[in-house]
Amino acid sequence: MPPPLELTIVLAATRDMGIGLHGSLPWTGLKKEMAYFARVTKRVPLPNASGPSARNAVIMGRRTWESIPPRFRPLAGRLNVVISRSAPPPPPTSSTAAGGEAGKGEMGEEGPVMVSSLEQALSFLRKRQEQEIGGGGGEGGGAGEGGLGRVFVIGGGQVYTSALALKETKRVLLTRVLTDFECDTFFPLVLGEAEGEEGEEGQAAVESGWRRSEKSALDEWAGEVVPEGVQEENGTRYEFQMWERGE
Ligand code: FOL
Repeated sequence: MPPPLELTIVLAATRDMGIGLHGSLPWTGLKKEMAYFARVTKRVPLPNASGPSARNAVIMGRRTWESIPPRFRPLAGRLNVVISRSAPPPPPTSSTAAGGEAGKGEMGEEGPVMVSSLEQALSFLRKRQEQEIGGGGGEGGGAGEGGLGRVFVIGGGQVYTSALALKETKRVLLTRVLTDFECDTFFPLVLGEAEGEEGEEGQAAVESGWRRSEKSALDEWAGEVVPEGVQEENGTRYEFQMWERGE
C-alpha cells in the first residue's frame, strides 16, 4: 500500500496573514524567497519508494495559476494540478491514454492537470500513487513519468481554506513577511506572532493545534540548511518557518 497522501501548505504571508493583492503577490523582488519556494517544492526526498524520477505535485487554484508569469508555468519539474470549478472531468491517470494531460512537451514537462475540487485533486494523485507501485516507470507503472513525491498546496486563499480543513494537511511552510504590505487576500489561519514580534504564539494557532517547529526540523524536512533569522531583500524583511499540526 502506498503511504497515505500528505499535504504541505506553502505560502508567504505578512504578520496579519496577507497573501495577495489584486490577483498577485503583494510584494515584488523577493528573488531568494521565490528561489526557496522553487527548491523546496521541487526536491524529492531520497530514498524514494516512487523511484528516482519521481516528481512532487503542486496543487493550486485557477487564480493562482493565472498569477504565475506565463514563462514560469507550468512550474517546471513539478506535476501541476489546477483547481477550477469549470474543469472538465479529470484525465485518466496514465498520460499514455488518449486524452491525457494537456500540453505535454518534449522535456517531460506537462501542462496542468485540471480538476474541479481539492478532493478531486487528491483522488487523482492517489490513483497516480497506486499506479506506480513496483517502481517508477515500468510496466503498469507511471508510464515513464516516474512516481509521485511530495504534494504541496500553493494557494490561493480558497484552496488554502479547503486544505486546512483536511486531516491530510500536516504542515505549513510559512515565509513570514515582517514588512507590512497592503493585501486583499488572507490566509485563513493566524500562525503566531500576530501581536508583536517575539511574543507568545498566536492564540488562534495554539487553539487550532498548530505549532511552530524547531529550525532543525525545518532543515531536515527541507533537505537543506535553511537561512536562519530575519532575511532582507530590497528592503523587505522575512523569515522562513515551519508549522506542524500537533497530535
Ligand atoms: N510560497 C512562498 N514561500 N513564496 C511565494 O512567493 C509563494 N507564491 C505562491 C505560493 N506559495 C508561495 C503563489 N504564487 C511563482 C509565481 C507566483 C507564485 C508561485 C510561483 C513562480 O513563478 N515560481 C517559479 C520561480 C521562478 C523564479 O525563479 O523566479 C518556480 O519555478 O517555482
